[in-house]
Amino acid sequence: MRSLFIIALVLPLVFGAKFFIPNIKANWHKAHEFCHSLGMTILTVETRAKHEEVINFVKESDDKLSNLTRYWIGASDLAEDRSFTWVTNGRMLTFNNWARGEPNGIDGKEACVEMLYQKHAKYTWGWNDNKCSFNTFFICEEKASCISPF
Ligand SMILES: [Ca+2]
Repeated sequence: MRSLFIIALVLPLVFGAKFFIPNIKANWHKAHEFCHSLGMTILTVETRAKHEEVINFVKESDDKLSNLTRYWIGASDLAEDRSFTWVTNGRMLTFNNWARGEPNGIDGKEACVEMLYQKHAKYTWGWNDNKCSFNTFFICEEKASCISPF
């Protein structure tokens, strides 16, 4: 009975996620605002399964995919240096997919998280902390898919 309850809670999270990649580049703050203006949120990725789901979505929908593709996601350590949290719910990262050597917080100026795909390099959808002012594409999602049980 308990497992049925858990499945009922989790299934909508797995199958209900709807992602959207606006065809504009923005810095991390503007990306966050833009998703909000659409009635969505910037992407939160709290499980390996969701990360795989997002990658599949990007691969299927991305006409920008080239030698280097990068998307802002909704994590940063703006509130406390070296302590990354999700902007949508304030929670610490319990799952991550940092690329090798990341987050490296170069010059103490990298506080916002992107996921990168770069052919012939270390980035195969690994995560990187980058300067929040950097302009790139970003991933929004429906608000409901961010809600998960504690
Ligand atoms: Ca970095």
